[in-house]
Parts: sequence; structure tokens; C-alpha cells
Amino acid sequence: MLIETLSTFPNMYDSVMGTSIMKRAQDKGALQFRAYDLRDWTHDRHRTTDDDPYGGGHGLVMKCEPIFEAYEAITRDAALPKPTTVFLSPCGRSFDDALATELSQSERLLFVCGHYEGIDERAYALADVTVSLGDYVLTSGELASMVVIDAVVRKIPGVLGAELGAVEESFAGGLLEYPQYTRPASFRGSCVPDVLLSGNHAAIARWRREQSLARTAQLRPDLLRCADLDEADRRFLRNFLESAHA
Ligand code: 6GU
Repeated sequence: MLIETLSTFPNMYDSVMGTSIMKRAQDKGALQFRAYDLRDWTHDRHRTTDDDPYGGGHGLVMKCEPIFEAYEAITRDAALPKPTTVFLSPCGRSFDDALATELSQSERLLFVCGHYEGIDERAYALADVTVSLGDYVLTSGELASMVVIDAVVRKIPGVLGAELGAVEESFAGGLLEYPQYTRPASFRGSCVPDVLLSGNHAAIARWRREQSLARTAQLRPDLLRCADLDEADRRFLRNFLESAHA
């Protein structure tokens, strides 16, 4: 996959994209990453990318001309597929596992990131999708894009390998993850649940499933509506909710 970003602080990507799994994905050839500097498509001495809002008000608005010029230059190479172009904004579609999966199926993603302020509405004509991380405001679209990039890249086949474990299966099934433990079995008087030390794999699988169900019912009951549940799951949840209300 080719991932490109267009923003005014391209060096913000250095540490995240140069470390750990994101770095290894590039070393393996599963990912190519390029961060473009929007200022390279300005024409004035100050390399201006923003300006006062029409109609007045506080703050500045990112100009549309450098964004269009950059987009045209970045997408000019006919040998490459046209990118899926992702804008980052609190006004976008809420980011979730389903959207991460959709984006991970594109051969080429281009993230367009604003800073502090909004982007001239006309630039959104270039967007295939606008993504929001949630109902709060970040100063940097770069930071938001890195969250999306991380969630997408870990889904590229071969990037996680053996680490692709319970977390992924858990969310794909629409439930929260069960609790995990590693050595020591007893720490400051707090013990690992006996079932995990039992060697009984069927009992462990059942315990984990029930922990996921119970946690989801307690912390994120909204997820249960879309979760992939069988008859045993529903029976467990009925009993769990009855004893919780007793
Ligand atoms: Cl995608 N961008 C910014 N700047 N703030 C956000 C966001 C995105 N999602 C939530 N807050």
C-alpha cells in the first residue's frame, strides 16, 4: 500500500512512521510512506497556506489553491492508481473498525490534513471520505491522520503476523476484549484467574467469551446491538443482566 499525507508539518510523521510496526511495515515492503509539505505548492515569499475567513470571525482558513495544486501534482503519475483521498475533520464520518477495514483495501491513500483552523470548503471536492476521530477538537490533522494510518496499516496482510491476536478478533466480532494476564501468577496478592492456569482450552475459551460479553454489557452496551452473538452468548447475557439487576 502507498500512503501519502499532505500537510504543513510533514515532520510530525517522523517518529510515528519511523518506529516499531509502522517502520517494520515499510522495511518489509508492505507499505510505502511519503509526507508532502503543502508549502511546496505556494508561490509567495511567506509560503502562505491560510488566510482570513470570508464573513469575518476568529482564526484562519486553509486556502484551497495550494491543496488543489498539490493534489494535481501528487496524482499526476499515470503509472500509479488514483488515491482514496481522506480529509480529517471533526465534521467527518466517525472512525471505527469498519472504516479502517474499508481503507485498508485501497492500494493508495492520500490524507489531507488541516491545522488549527478549517479548510476552505471548496477543497472538500477532492475528498472521497472525511473522517473524524470523535466529538472533540484536535489542533492537528496530522495527529488525527496518524491514528487512522496506524489502524489501517495493522490490517494490511503480513504487517502484524503472529501479533494479530485476540484484539483484532475481538473487535471484528463487535465485542470488547477479555482481560489478559502474563507472569507472575500472583502479584502483590492479586492472582491470575485459576481457569487460565488450568490447561483446559475449552474452559479458557468459554471464560474469555463470557468476560468479553460481560465487559461489553457493562461498559459498551451499545455494541451488543451489532455484535455477532450465538444462542449460548444470548443465554449468558440474559443470566448476567438478571443477576446484575437482582
Ligand atoms: Cl479528524 N481532526 C481534528 N483536527 N480534530 C478532530 C478530529 C480530526 N477528529 C476529532 N477531532
